[in-house]
Amino acid sequence: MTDFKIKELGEVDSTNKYALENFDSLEDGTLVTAETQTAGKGRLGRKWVSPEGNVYASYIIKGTPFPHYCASWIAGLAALYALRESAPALDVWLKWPNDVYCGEKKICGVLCDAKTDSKNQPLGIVLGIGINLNTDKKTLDLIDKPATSVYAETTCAINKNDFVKTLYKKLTELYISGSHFEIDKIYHIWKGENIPKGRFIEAVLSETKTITGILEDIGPQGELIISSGGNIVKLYSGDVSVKNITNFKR
Ligand code: BT5
Repeated sequence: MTDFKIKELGEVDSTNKYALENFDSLEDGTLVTAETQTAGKGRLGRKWVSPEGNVYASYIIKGTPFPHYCASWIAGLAALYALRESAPALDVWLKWPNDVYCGEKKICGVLCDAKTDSKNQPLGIVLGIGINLNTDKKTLDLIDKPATSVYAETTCAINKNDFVKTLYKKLTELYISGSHFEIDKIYHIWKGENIPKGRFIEAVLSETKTITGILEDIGPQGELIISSGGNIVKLYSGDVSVKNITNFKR
């Protein structure tokens, strides 16, 4: 029987913020969840829209069982597997660097925050995961980029508590596997679920800098390797869009 280390909160500002602030008292492998967030965080100061009925979760990893950049592979794959198990009809896939998409719309975002001590030494990682389960189309339309939920795709409400348990199991399996020298295996699986090689992509590097090119590969640190105008460019962070996003042959 699984021993679920899940700490359920009501309304919080952000589960990642809560997990970072209470890191010392939370056990390794705990999943902190909330009903709603008043200040859900995305990357680069962006906001995560967090109405009731969805998953807002932060998973605690203590120490440094693997490099920091591997944490988002575990979070993304766990969310992907939980969605596949709970709603098998959905066409879900990973979109570099840290999203889960359903067709052409975002259904889940991942934000990994490092926990450090006063000397900036790593103490662990908080894996933040937001998954749209039951948000209706009207609310999704208010988000500034294409977004969807399980409910919007299937018209079936999904039981959040059951889903959170599934997510917890997937996270724990991947965490254990990653801590036991299987991070290379996880990398290959994560890469296989991601944007396939040969796709034409546009990468936004900053407000003023964009590059376009062909995806040659995704490297061992999760970096995109793009051929662009005769050069090879490696991209470690950023936002990408993909042409002909559907019909990925896996
Ligand atoms: C992310 O950032 O996608 C990371 C989101 C992580 C959220 C979780 S919830 C639990 C934990 N606690 C937190 O405070 N955060 C984590 P990014 O790649 O920067 O994408 C943010 C962008 O996604 C926004 O600027 C919007 O365009 C879009 N967006 C916002 N809310 C959304 C939603 N609910 N569904 C789909 N897209 C959304």
